Amino acid sequence: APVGVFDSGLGGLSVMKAIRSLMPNEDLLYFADCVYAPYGDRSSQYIIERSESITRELLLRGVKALVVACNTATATAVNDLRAKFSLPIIGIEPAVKPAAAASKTRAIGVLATTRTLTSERYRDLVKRYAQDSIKVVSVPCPGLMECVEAGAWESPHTLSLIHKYLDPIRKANADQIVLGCTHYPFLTKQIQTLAPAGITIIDPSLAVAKELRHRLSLIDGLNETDHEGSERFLISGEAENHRSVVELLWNRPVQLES
Ligand code: DGN
Repeated sequence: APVGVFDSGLGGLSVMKAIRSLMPNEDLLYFADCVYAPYGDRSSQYIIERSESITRELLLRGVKALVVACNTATATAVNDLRAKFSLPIIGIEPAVKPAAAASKTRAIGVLATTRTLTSERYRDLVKRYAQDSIKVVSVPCPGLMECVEAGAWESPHTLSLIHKYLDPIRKANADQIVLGCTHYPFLTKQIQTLAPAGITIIDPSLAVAKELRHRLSLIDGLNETDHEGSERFLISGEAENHRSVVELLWNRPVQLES
């Protein structure tokens, strides 16, 4: 049985790459909710409904576990999904904990969508570190996910957005940047170039992949044969419109289904 992975768009492919690198034998089924993306500025109710209907769709296709490869959907919907469905569900959230632990300047930056940063789940997370007198600079980044999906990683517009969003992080003298949206790892090089020298960029995808492996082992669900894992890509709307970007992000030719 495959592992289901979903995002409101194609950013979750950064998480799927980490899963693939850790688990070469698993079949992976990616669902990109491109028609309804971005989730970043949608209402909670809307994101919950989309997440539930995608989970149902993936269950019909026999998935044994689900990875919510979207910080926005995790922050908003993962509790509802866990209450409604009984398969293992792994979410992703801004890696504030490892960033705080590694920070020498006691200041960290978090780049994410507005919806993630205003969620109760995120605010609770940040409160815990405020008590340890760690300054968490949360920067909503509207428009950045669209830059990734347009494949325009080096465009002047993309670079100027990144420059602008790094500004408060620079001012706070943060020494860690948390990528709190699964689209942003595709811009790691650009962020690194525009950020102050020596800053550390934290991408939680590998931690998510490890958690998935752990959860699969608990249900005896790991594929330990020498089967070479396959990938399928389901895209809401007209799949072919997204081919070039999926291939850019996944780095090889892909089979798409609408
Ligand atoms: N990739 C999604 C996330 O990690 O939050 C955000 C995409 C979006 O809907 N803006």
